[in-house]
Amino acid sequence: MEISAEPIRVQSLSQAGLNQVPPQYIQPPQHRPNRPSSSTNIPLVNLFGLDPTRRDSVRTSIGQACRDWGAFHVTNHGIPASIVDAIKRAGLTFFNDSSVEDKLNYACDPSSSASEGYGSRMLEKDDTVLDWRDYFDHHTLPLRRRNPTRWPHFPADYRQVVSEYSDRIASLARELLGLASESLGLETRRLEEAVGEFWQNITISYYPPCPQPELTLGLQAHSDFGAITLLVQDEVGGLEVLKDGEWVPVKPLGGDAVVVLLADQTEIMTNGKYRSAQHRALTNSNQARLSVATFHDPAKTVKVSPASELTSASTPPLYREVVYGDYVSSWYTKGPEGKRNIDALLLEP
Ligand SMILES: O=C(O)CCC(=O)C(=O)O
Repeated sequence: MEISAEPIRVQSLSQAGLNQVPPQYIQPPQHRPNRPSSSTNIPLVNLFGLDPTRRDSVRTSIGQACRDWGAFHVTNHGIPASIVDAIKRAGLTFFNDSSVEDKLNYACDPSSSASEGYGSRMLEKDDTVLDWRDYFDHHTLPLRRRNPTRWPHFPADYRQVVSEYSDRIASLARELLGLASESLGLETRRLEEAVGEFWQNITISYYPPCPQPELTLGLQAHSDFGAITLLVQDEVGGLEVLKDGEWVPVKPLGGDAVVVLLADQTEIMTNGKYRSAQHRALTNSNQARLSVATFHDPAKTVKVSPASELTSASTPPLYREVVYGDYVSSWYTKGPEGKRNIDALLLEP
Protein backbone atom coordinates (compact mmCIF):
# COMPACT_ATOMS: atom_id res chain seq x y z
CA MET A 1 0.00 0.00 0.00
CA GLU A 2 1.30 3.45 -0.81
CA ILE A 3 1.59 5.77 2.14
CA SER A 4 0.71 9.43 1.68
CA ALA A 5 3.33 12.10 0.95
CA GLU A 6 5.03 14.15 3.72
CA PRO A 7 4.44 14.88 6.50
CA ILE A 8 4.34 11.23 7.51
CA ARG A 9 2.50 10.67 10.76
CA VAL A 10 3.00 7.39 12.54
CA GLN A 11 -0.70 7.16 13.32
CA SER A 12 -1.44 7.19 9.56
CA LEU A 13 1.11 4.41 9.01
CA SER A 14 -0.45 2.40 11.80
CA GLN A 15 -3.96 2.93 10.46
CA ALA A 16 -2.83 1.87 6.98
CA GLY A 17 -2.70 -1.68 8.39
CA LEU A 18 0.91 -2.48 7.42
CA ASN A 19 2.19 -5.80 8.65
CA GLN A 20 5.81 -4.62 8.54
CA VAL A 21 7.27 -1.30 9.66
CA PRO A 22 8.98 0.81 6.97
CA PRO A 23 12.78 0.39 7.07
CA GLN A 24 13.47 3.85 8.51
CA TYR A 25 11.75 2.75 11.77
CA ILE A 26 13.88 -0.38 12.24
CA GLN A 27 16.39 -0.03 15.07
CA PRO A 28 19.85 -1.57 14.80
CA PRO A 29 19.99 -4.86 16.76
CA GLN A 30 21.80 -3.35 19.76
CA HIS A 31 18.98 -0.82 20.32
CA ARG A 32 16.02 -3.17 19.93
CA PRO A 33 13.91 -3.95 23.01
CA ASN A 34 15.17 -7.00 24.87
CA ARG A 35 12.01 -8.44 26.35
CA PRO A 36 11.17 -9.89 28.82
CA SER A 37 12.54 -7.25 31.09
CA SER A 38 13.06 -6.85 34.81
CA SER A 39 10.20 -7.18 37.30
CA THR A 40 11.38 -4.30 39.52
CA ASN A 41 9.83 -0.85 39.32
CA ILE A 42 11.43 2.53 39.97
CA PRO A 43 11.20 3.79 43.59
CA LEU A 44 7.96 5.34 44.83
CA VAL A 45 8.08 8.37 47.12
CA ASN A 46 4.90 9.34 48.95
CA LEU A 47 5.06 13.13 49.42
CA PHE A 48 2.27 13.06 52.06
CA GLY A 49 0.73 16.20 50.66
CA LEU A 50 4.01 18.06 51.34
CA ASP A 51 3.11 18.04 55.03
CA PRO A 52 5.92 19.98 56.83
CA THR A 53 5.93 17.49 59.72
CA ARG A 54 6.93 14.72 57.27
CA ARG A 55 9.54 16.77 55.41
CA ASP A 56 12.61 15.14 57.00
CA SER A 57 11.69 11.62 55.96
CA VAL A 58 10.42 12.70 52.53
CA ARG A 59 13.69 14.58 51.91
CA THR A 60 15.66 11.45 52.82
CA SER A 61 13.61 9.30 50.41
CA ILE A 62 13.96 11.85 47.61
CA GLY A 63 17.72 12.02 48.16
CA GLN A 64 18.02 8.26 47.97
CA ALA A 65 15.85 7.98 44.83
CA CYS A 66 17.83 10.79 43.14
CA ARG A 67 21.16 9.23 44.05
CA ASP A 68 20.29 5.63 43.19
CA TRP A 69 18.02 6.07 40.18
CA GLY A 70 17.45 9.63 38.92
CA ALA A 71 13.92 8.39 38.20
CA PHE A 72 11.09 7.74 40.67
CA HIS A 73 7.35 7.97 41.13
CA VAL A 74 5.77 10.53 43.44
CA THR A 75 2.25 10.34 44.84
CA ASN A 76 0.23 12.54 47.21
CA HIS A 77 1.93 15.59 45.71
CA GLY A 78 -1.10 17.86 45.80
CA ILE A 79 -2.20 17.67 42.16
CA PRO A 80 -5.56 15.89 42.16
CA ALA A 81 -5.81 12.70 40.07
CA SER A 82 -8.69 14.40 38.22
CA ILE A 83 -6.25 17.00 36.78
CA VAL A 84 -3.78 14.28 35.79
CA ASP A 85 -6.62 12.35 34.15
CA ALA A 86 -7.94 15.45 32.40
CA ILE A 87 -4.76 16.11 30.45
CA LYS A 88 -4.45 12.47 29.40
CA ARG A 89 -8.08 12.50 28.27
CA ALA A 90 -7.69 15.77 26.36
CA GLY A 91 -4.60 14.42 24.56
CA LEU A 92 -6.25 11.12 23.74
CA THR A 93 -9.35 12.84 22.37
CA PHE A 94 -7.20 15.03 20.11
CA PHE A 95 -5.23 12.07 18.74
CA ASN A 96 -8.12 9.60 18.49
CA ASP A 97 -11.10 11.72 17.56
CA SER A 98 -9.73 14.47 15.29
CA SER A 99 -9.18 13.82 11.60
CA VAL A 100 -5.62 13.84 10.25
CA GLU A 101 -6.53 17.05 8.38
CA ASP A 102 -7.63 18.71 11.63
CA LYS A 103 -4.46 17.61 13.35
CA LEU A 104 -2.31 18.88 10.49
CA ASN A 105 -3.76 22.35 11.02
CA TYR A 106 -1.51 22.37 14.08
CA ALA A 107 1.57 20.86 12.39
CA CYS A 108 4.83 22.07 13.89
CA ASP A 109 7.56 23.58 11.75
CA PRO A 110 9.64 20.53 10.72
CA SER A 111 12.71 22.68 10.00
CA SER A 112 13.11 23.92 13.57
CA SER A 113 13.73 21.77 16.66
CA ALA A 114 11.16 21.71 19.48
CA SER A 115 8.79 23.97 17.59
CA GLU A 116 5.29 24.04 18.99
CA GLY A 117 2.56 21.81 17.57
CA TYR A 118 1.82 18.42 16.08
CA GLY A 119 4.82 16.45 14.84
CA SER A 120 6.63 13.14 14.64
CA ARG A 121 10.37 13.77 14.38
CA MET A 122 12.51 14.53 17.42
CA LEU A 123 15.90 15.23 15.83
CA GLU A 124 17.14 17.46 13.02
CA LYS A 125 19.54 14.76 11.76
CA ASP A 126 18.32 13.03 8.59
CA ASP A 127 20.20 9.79 9.12
CA THR A 128 18.54 8.86 12.39
CA VAL A 129 16.23 5.86 12.85
CA LEU A 130 12.72 7.26 13.30
CA ASP A 131 10.65 6.91 16.45
CA TRP A 132 7.26 5.19 16.30
CA ARG A 133 5.55 8.23 17.82
CA ASP A 134 3.49 11.30 17.06
CA TYR A 135 3.37 14.17 19.53
CA PHE A 136 1.95 17.57 20.33
CA ASP A 137 4.39 19.99 21.92
CA HIS A 138 3.06 23.00 23.87
CA HIS A 139 5.10 26.01 24.93
CA THR A 140 3.61 26.78 28.31
CA LEU A 141 6.00 28.82 30.49
CA PRO A 142 7.06 31.57 30.97
CA LEU A 143 3.58 32.93 30.41
CA ARG A 144 4.77 35.21 27.60
CA ARG A 145 5.43 32.03 25.53
CA ARG A 146 1.98 30.59 26.22
CA ASN A 147 -0.46 31.10 23.38
CA PRO A 148 -3.34 28.63 23.71
CA THR A 149 -4.76 29.62 20.32
CA ARG A 150 -1.94 27.50 18.86
CA TRP A 151 -3.24 24.43 20.69
CA PRO A 152 -6.09 22.13 19.66
CA HIS A 153 -9.58 23.60 19.88
CA PHE A 154 -10.96 20.10 20.41
CA PRO A 155 -12.02 18.82 22.94
CA ALA A 156 -13.56 22.11 24.02
CA ASP A 157 -11.71 22.25 27.35
CA TYR A 158 -8.30 21.31 25.87
CA ARG A 159 -6.67 24.73 26.24
CA GLN A 160 -7.94 25.28 29.76
CA VAL A 161 -6.87 21.79 30.84
CA VAL A 162 -3.32 22.26 29.49
CA SER A 163 -2.99 25.71 31.09
CA GLU A 164 -4.12 24.48 34.50
CA TYR A 165 -1.89 21.40 34.30
CA SER A 166 1.09 23.58 33.33
CA ASP A 167 0.71 25.77 36.42
CA ARG A 168 0.16 22.88 38.81
CA ILE A 169 3.03 20.75 37.51
CA ALA A 170 5.46 23.71 37.55
CA SER A 171 4.71 24.16 41.27
CA LEU A 172 5.41 20.48 41.84
CA ALA A 173 8.70 20.75 39.90
CA ARG A 174 9.70 23.64 42.20
CA GLU A 175 8.85 21.59 45.30
CA LEU A 176 10.88 18.65 44.02
CA LEU A 177 13.91 20.79 43.19
CA GLY A 178 13.57 22.23 46.71
CA LEU A 179 13.59 18.78 48.29
CA ALA A 180 16.48 17.69 46.05
CA SER A 181 18.46 20.80 47.08
CA GLU A 182 17.86 20.19 50.77
CA SER A 183 18.78 16.53 50.38
CA LEU A 184 22.23 17.69 49.25
CA GLY A 185 22.56 20.10 52.17
CA LEU A 186 21.89 23.13 49.94
CA GLU A 187 19.48 26.01 50.55
CA THR A 188 15.95 24.98 49.53
CA ARG A 189 15.84 27.26 46.50
CA ARG A 190 19.45 26.72 45.36
CA LEU A 191 18.73 24.44 42.37
CA GLU A 192 15.62 26.37 41.34
CA GLU A 193 17.59 29.62 41.38
CA ALA A 194 20.38 28.09 39.33
CA VAL A 195 17.80 27.08 36.70
CA GLY A 196 16.18 30.53 36.84
CA GLU A 197 12.80 31.26 35.30
CA PHE A 198 11.33 27.92 34.14
CA TRP A 199 11.04 27.34 30.43
CA GLN A 200 8.39 24.69 30.41
CA ASN A 201 7.22 22.58 27.46
CA ILE A 202 4.51 19.96 27.66
CA THR A 203 4.78 17.14 25.13
CA ILE A 204 1.87 14.76 24.71
CA SER A 205 3.23 11.64 23.01
CA TYR A 206 0.99 9.19 21.18
CA TYR A 207 2.40 5.79 20.27
CA PRO A 208 0.08 4.01 17.82
CA PRO A 209 0.00 0.20 17.69
CA CYS A 210 3.07 -1.05 15.84
CA PRO A 211 3.14 -4.20 13.68
CA GLN A 212 6.72 -5.06 14.72
CA PRO A 213 7.35 -3.83 18.28
CA GLU A 214 10.40 -6.09 18.55
CA LEU A 215 12.19 -4.01 15.88
CA THR A 216 11.16 -0.50 16.85
CA LEU A 217 11.24 2.04 19.65
CA GLY A 218 8.48 4.52 20.40
CA LEU A 219 11.19 6.89 21.53
CA GLN A 220 14.92 6.25 21.37
CA ALA A 221 17.06 6.12 24.52
CA HIS A 222 17.95 9.54 25.84
CA SER A 223 18.29 11.63 28.95
CA ASP A 224 16.41 14.91 28.92
CA PHE A 225 18.55 17.99 28.40
CA GLY A 226 16.83 20.36 30.86
CA ALA A 227 16.59 20.28 34.65
CA ILE A 228 13.62 18.12 35.66
CA THR A 229 10.90 16.29 33.74
CA LEU A 230 7.60 15.20 35.24
CA LEU A 231 5.76 12.54 33.26
CA VAL A 232 2.36 10.89 33.47
CA GLN A 233 1.39 7.88 31.41
CA ASP A 234 -1.73 5.85 30.74
CA GLU A 235 -2.24 2.26 31.87
CA VAL A 236 -0.63 0.67 28.79
CA GLY A 237 3.02 0.96 29.88
CA GLY A 238 6.13 1.16 27.72
CA LEU A 239 8.46 3.61 29.47
CA GLU A 240 11.78 2.08 30.55
CA VAL A 241 14.66 3.50 32.59
CA LEU A 242 18.27 2.34 32.35
CA LYS A 243 19.62 1.15 35.70
CA ASP A 244 23.03 -0.50 36.04
CA GLY A 245 23.02 -1.43 32.36
CA GLU A 246 19.51 -2.98 32.42
CA TRP A 247 16.26 -1.55 31.09
CA VAL A 248 13.69 -1.45 33.89
CA PRO A 249 10.02 -0.95 32.97
CA VAL A 250 8.26 1.95 34.66
CA LYS A 251 4.99 0.24 35.47
CA PRO A 252 2.01 2.59 35.44
CA LEU A 253 0.59 3.20 38.91
CA GLY A 254 -2.52 5.17 37.94
CA GLY A 255 -4.17 7.63 40.34
CA ASP A 256 -2.12 10.78 40.81
CA ALA A 257 1.26 9.07 40.23
CA VAL A 258 3.85 11.22 38.46
CA VAL A 259 7.20 9.94 37.17
CA VAL A 260 10.13 12.24 38.01
CA LEU A 261 13.09 12.11 35.61
CA LEU A 262 16.19 14.09 36.56
CA ALA A 263 17.68 15.76 33.50
CA ASP A 264 21.17 16.73 32.39
CA GLN A 265 21.36 20.24 33.89
CA THR A 266 20.60 18.78 37.33
CA GLU A 267 23.45 16.33 36.85
CA ILE A 268 25.76 19.27 36.06
CA MET A 269 24.48 21.49 38.91
CA THR A 270 24.86 18.68 41.45
CA ASN A 271 28.33 17.86 40.09
CA GLY A 272 27.21 14.34 39.23
CA LYS A 273 25.89 13.54 42.72
CA TYR A 274 22.51 13.10 41.05
CA ARG A 275 22.63 11.63 37.54
CA SER A 276 20.12 12.24 34.79
CA ALA A 277 17.97 9.22 33.93
CA GLN A 278 18.34 7.54 30.55
CA HIS A 279 14.96 6.37 29.37
CA ARG A 280 13.16 5.11 26.27
CA ALA A 281 9.65 4.12 25.21
CA LEU A 282 8.67 0.76 23.72
CA THR A 283 5.79 0.12 21.35
CA ASN A 284 3.30 -2.73 21.31
CA SER A 285 1.11 -4.28 18.64
CA ASN A 286 -2.29 -4.09 20.37
CA GLN A 287 -2.92 -0.74 21.93
CA ALA A 288 -2.03 2.89 21.41
CA ARG A 289 -0.19 4.44 24.36
CA LEU A 290 -0.21 8.03 25.60
CA SER A 291 2.17 9.92 27.87
CA VAL A 292 2.48 13.56 28.93
CA ALA A 293 6.02 14.75 29.63
CA THR A 294 6.54 18.21 31.14
CA PHE A 295 10.05 19.58 30.77
CA HIS A 296 11.42 22.31 33.06
CA ASP A 297 14.46 23.95 31.55
CA PRO A 298 16.63 27.04 32.02
CA ALA A 299 16.39 29.92 29.53
CA LYS A 300 18.77 29.49 26.58
CA THR A 301 21.11 32.21 27.88
CA VAL A 302 21.61 30.70 31.35
CA LYS A 303 25.10 29.43 32.17
CA VAL A 304 25.01 26.13 34.04
CA SER A 305 27.87 24.81 36.16
CA PRO A 306 28.41 22.64 39.25
CA ALA A 307 27.19 24.36 42.46
CA SER A 308 30.25 25.74 44.24
CA GLU A 309 28.97 24.35 47.57
CA LEU A 310 29.32 20.84 46.11
CA THR A 311 32.89 21.19 44.92
CA SER A 312 36.16 21.47 46.83
CA ALA A 313 39.82 20.70 46.37
CA SER A 314 39.05 17.04 47.03
CA THR A 315 35.86 16.97 44.92
CA PRO A 316 36.67 19.24 41.97
CA PRO A 317 34.06 20.16 39.34
CA LEU A 318 33.37 17.23 37.03
CA TYR A 319 31.73 19.30 34.27
CA ARG A 320 32.69 22.53 32.59
CA GLU A 321 30.26 25.43 32.49
CA VAL A 322 27.89 25.44 29.52
CA VAL A 323 25.52 27.98 28.03
CA TYR A 324 22.23 26.11 28.06
CA GLY A 325 21.25 27.14 24.51
CA ASP A 326 24.50 25.67 23.17
CA TYR A 327 23.80 22.43 24.99
CA VAL A 328 20.34 22.16 23.45
CA SER A 329 21.61 22.90 19.92
CA SER A 330 24.21 20.18 20.23
CA TRP A 331 21.61 17.71 21.54
CA TYR A 332 19.30 18.30 18.60
CA THR A 333 21.97 18.25 15.91
CA LYS A 334 24.14 15.38 17.18
CA GLY A 335 21.37 13.34 18.80
CA PRO A 336 21.33 11.96 22.35
CA GLU A 337 23.11 8.63 21.76
CA GLY A 338 23.03 7.66 25.39
CA LYS A 339 24.50 10.59 27.31
CA ARG A 340 27.05 11.81 24.76
CA ASN A 341 26.19 15.48 25.21
CA ILE A 342 26.74 15.57 28.95
CA ASP A 343 29.78 13.31 28.62
CA ALA A 344 31.27 15.90 26.27
CA LEU A 345 31.32 18.39 29.18
CA LEU A 346 33.32 16.13 31.48
CA LEU A 347 36.58 17.69 32.62
CA GLU A 348 39.69 15.57 32.56
CA PRO A 349 40.46 14.04 35.97
O1 LIG B 1 6.42 8.36 26.53
C1 LIG B 1 7.24 8.21 27.40
O2 LIG B 1 7.02 7.48 28.36
C2 LIG B 1 8.57 8.90 27.32
C3 LIG B 1 8.48 10.31 26.79
C4 LIG B 1 9.81 10.99 26.77
O3 LIG B 1 10.80 10.45 27.18
C5 LIG B 1 9.96 12.32 26.21
O4 LIG B 1 8.96 12.89 25.74
O5 LIG B 1 11.12 12.82 26.21
